[in-house]
Order: sequence, then structure tokens, then C-alpha cells
Amino acid sequence: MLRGALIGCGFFAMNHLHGWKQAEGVEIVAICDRSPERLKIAGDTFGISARYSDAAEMLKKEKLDFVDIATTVPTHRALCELVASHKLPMICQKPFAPTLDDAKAIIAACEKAGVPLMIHENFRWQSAIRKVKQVMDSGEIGDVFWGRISFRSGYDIFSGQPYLAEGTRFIVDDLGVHVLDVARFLLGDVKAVSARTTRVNPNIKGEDVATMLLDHGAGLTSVVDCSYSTKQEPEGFPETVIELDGTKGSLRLNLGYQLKVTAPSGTRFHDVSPPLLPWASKPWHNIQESVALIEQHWVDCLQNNKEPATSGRDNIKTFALVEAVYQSAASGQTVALAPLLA
Ligand code: NAD
Ligand code: 89V
Repeated sequence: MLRGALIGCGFFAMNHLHGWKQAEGVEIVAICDRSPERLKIAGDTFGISARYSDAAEMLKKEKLDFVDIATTVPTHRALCELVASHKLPMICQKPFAPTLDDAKAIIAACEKAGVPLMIHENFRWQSAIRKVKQVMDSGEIGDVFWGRISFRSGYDIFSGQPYLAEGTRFIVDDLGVHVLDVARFLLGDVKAVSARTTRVNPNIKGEDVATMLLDHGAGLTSVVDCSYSTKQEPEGFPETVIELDGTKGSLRLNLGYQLKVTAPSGTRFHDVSPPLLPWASKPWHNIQESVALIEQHWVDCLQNNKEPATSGRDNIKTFALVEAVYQSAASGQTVALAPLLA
């Protein structure tokens, strides 16, 4: 049984703890949060008695196999470097780090310590998105030459995550990072990006609408678009809509988790709704399911010495895309990815 510790017991960490409880071969034996209230809620809800307000103290005292970091981004580098100094494998929530240089430093610290690093980039683990990948990989729609990955909503994200209203960067940093990762997962790495962003909601500091054109090379392009200012019926939160055109057919993942596949054999429909896990609640259940799946993947990777799908080395390519989008939106120019990853 792997022994894990969780740092950060806030809003989203409750999903981590439910996911860990459901996962096989793992137990969260200690938790840490600077806030006594958050520690008490998490500790009492999940029956965890080893509680710490200081991560350094927890790492000194506990016998652990890994650490799960679920704090917000300003703390990621310091906490990852601390965990690496104890030579422990770690998961770090998205977004990876405050800057690209910080993300590179985290990767370097983990490689120097010889420990695995997984970024908790969970959208690609949503079962509807995995079904899309499965259809693509079957070859029945042929070679995909165009895609659109879209997340548009008017959901009040700020009540659960108030810090999102405060940053000068918002939707690309917080949500776009997931949607850009889905684009990479389905269509491959990106060579260059061109983007435009704007702020519609006057009550927040950052941008809440973004439109991005990705060049995946070899003529394959995709459009990634995100909005938190879209009033629509039905409300789409938190679903990712996907359109793919291939040389033999096409695929549409529409709102309501309805997948339409057009292939040479005809058109068919699949309901790819995620399961409602016993601890989950709508409309968050697709995200909650993906948390459980990525955590089980981590256990599998640690037990079998495999590299996580969203390792630091993989996820920095998604994180660099976010930086490229902001650079392109600011300059109005197309931005190449290679220099950012050098
Ligand atoms: P939050 O503010 O509710 O929780 C963060 C917690 O970390 C707080 O309780 C805070 O006291 C604690 N904390 C901060 N620094 C600490 C430190 N040095 N030591 C110990 N505890 C510390 O934030 P949240 O909404 O839960 O978001 C946390 C992270 O999860 C963010 O990076 C966010 O982007 C990410 N997130 C991911 C998803 C997803 O689908 N992957 C969804 C929501 C949030
Ligand atoms: O990932 C996040 O931090 C969330 C959500 C998935 C809703 O975008 O804000």
C-alpha cells in the first residue's frame, strides 16, 4: 500500500481526497494546510489524524511514498523543491508554476533527485475525451486534418475559486491550460500559435475570452476557444466540445456528452456521459471522475515504474503553449513554441 501525503486541503483538494479513497493500492496518511479550518474539515471528513500546518515538518516526521500538492500556483515551486529535497515522488496541481522558468526549475529539481513528477492535468482523463481519442485511434475517420476544442460557459466559477477574479491572467492560465492540453493529447504537439483574448466581465482583472489557432505541423490545424462570458442554453459547464474532421469522416462531441461519428460505414451516435461517482455531484462529475482516473494512473506508474502521461517533461509543452498564447495576444504575432521550450 503506497503512503501519500496531501499539501493543500482547499476547494479542489476534497476531490483529490475522495479520489484517493476510491483508488486501489494507496492511502493518504497525512495532510497539511496553513489554515486550521481547512485541516479540520479535510481531516474529520476523511478520518486522517496526522495533520500539519507546515509541509517541512510533515516531510520530516512522516514515512511517505509520495506527496500530492493541491495548493494554488504561487507555492508550487517552493513546495516541489522541498519535496524533491526529501527524494519523494510528487504530483503538482495545474497550472505547473508561476513562470516557465519556475516549471523548468521544478523539472530539474525532480530529475536531480531522481523522483517522478506528474502534473495533475486531468481533463485528458475525462471518459468522454478518452472515447474521442479511441475513435480517432481506430482510424475510422482517417487522418485528422482539422480540429476545434471548445469550452464556453457562463458558469460562476468565482464563487468556488475567488482567487480567479484577482489575477491579471485568467481564462488561458486556469481553464485554457486544460483545453490546450486536450488539443495536444488528441492532435499532437504544437509548432506555433496565434491568439486573441479579451475581457467581457467587468468584475474581474484578467481575460475571460480567448481564441487560439494552433499549428500542429504537416497541415494539421486546430482552433481552441474558451469563454466564461457565454450565456447559452443549455449551459455547458464544464464540458469540452470537440469537432474533428478527418480524411474519411468526422467526429463531433456535443454538449450533453453526445458523440456523433461519421465514417464510411455511416453515421452513429454514442451517449458518452461520465458516471456519477458516489461522492461526485453534477455538473462537476466529469471533472471528478477524471481526478479519480489520473490518481489511479499515478499509482499504476509508481507501482510499475512507468512515466506518467502528464509528467513534468510532457506538461511543460502545454504550459509553454499558455505562455505562447499570452505573447501572441499581446503582440498580435504568431509565436513559435520551440524557443520557449529551449
Ligand atoms: P484553494 O485556495 O481553495 O486551496 C488551496 C489550499 O492550499 C488552501 O486551503 C491554502 O490554505 C493551502 N495552502 C496554500 N499554501 C500552502 C502551503 N505552503 N502549505 C500548506 N497549505 C497551503 O484553491 P483550490 O481552488 O483548491 O485550487 C488549488 C489548485 O488546484 C490550483 O492550482 C487550481 O488551479 C487547481 N484546480 C484544479 C482543478 C482541476 O480540474 N485540475 C480544478 C480546480 C482547481
Ligand atoms: O481547473 C480549474 O482550476 C477549474 C476549472 C476546471 C473549472 O477550470 O477552475
